Parts: sequence; structure tokens; C-alpha cells
Amino acid sequence: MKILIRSLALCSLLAVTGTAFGADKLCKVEIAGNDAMQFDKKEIAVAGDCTEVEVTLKHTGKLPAQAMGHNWVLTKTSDVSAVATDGIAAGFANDHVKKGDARVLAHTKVIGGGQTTTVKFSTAALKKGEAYTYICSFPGHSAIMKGAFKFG
Ligand SMILES: [Cu+2]
Repeated sequence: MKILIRSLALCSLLAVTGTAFGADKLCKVEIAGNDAMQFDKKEIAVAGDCTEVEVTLKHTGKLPAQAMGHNWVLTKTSDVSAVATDGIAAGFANDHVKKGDARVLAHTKVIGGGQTTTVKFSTAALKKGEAYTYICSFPGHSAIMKGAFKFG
């Protein structure tokens, strides 16, 4: 019994020090969109030990945001259609994301040619093995501008 108590104490000590000494891991991802309405990646994979993800979206084209705007929106694959539809209705001023949409796990603002934007989010809400998809929710873009997001 004494040994059991001692090992429990050791376990909780390790758990505490594990947090204190850099268990946090920020993982950085880059993706680009262009004037031909395309992302340069079909898939983004993030390791399961990443506690935070920083996505940088670069618009490599020249067209203005009103004409060929791009954003990066992460949702469960099963929520993509609904999020895209609501994003159209949300309008340009809201970056084509419905306000307070809980199905949107992370998103950037809409940018135009030559611009770059970044979003940083915690992976706490992500489940390993769940099917996630990222899209550009600018009207008419999500059918082509999408890719698989893998966590774990
Ligand atoms: Cu787009």
C-alpha cells in the first residue's frame, strides 16, 4: 500500500513538471491561394502532440479581396456544406463566416492579392482521427478550394 501511494505521488509530480517544462508545442503551417481560385495544398497534417497550430495564409495573386478573396476556415468534414452556405450569407464584412458559428474551429480573415494573414488556435477542441476539412468560404470557392486537415 505504501508503494502504491508513493508511485501515485510520483505520477502527479511528473504530470505537473511535464506541464511546467514545455509540453506546449506550437506547430506552424503555411498555405497559399492564388488568382486561379486554388490552394497550393490538398492536405494539411498536424502531429497529435501539437497543442497550438498557427496557420499562415498567403494570397499569391494580384486580384483584390472583393473579387478573388481567400480565407482559411476549419470545420469537421460533416459541417463543410452548412458552414460554406452560412458563410456566403454572412457577407464580406464578416469574412464570410457566420458570427459565433461553433462549427467553425478556426478561421482567418479574407485577404486579397499580395496579402498574408495568420490564425493561431488551440488543438484542445480537435479529436485525433476525426475527419476535418479546410475551405475558403468566399462565395463560390469552397467546391474547389478545400483540403483535408489531419490531426493525430
Ligand atoms: Cu477563395
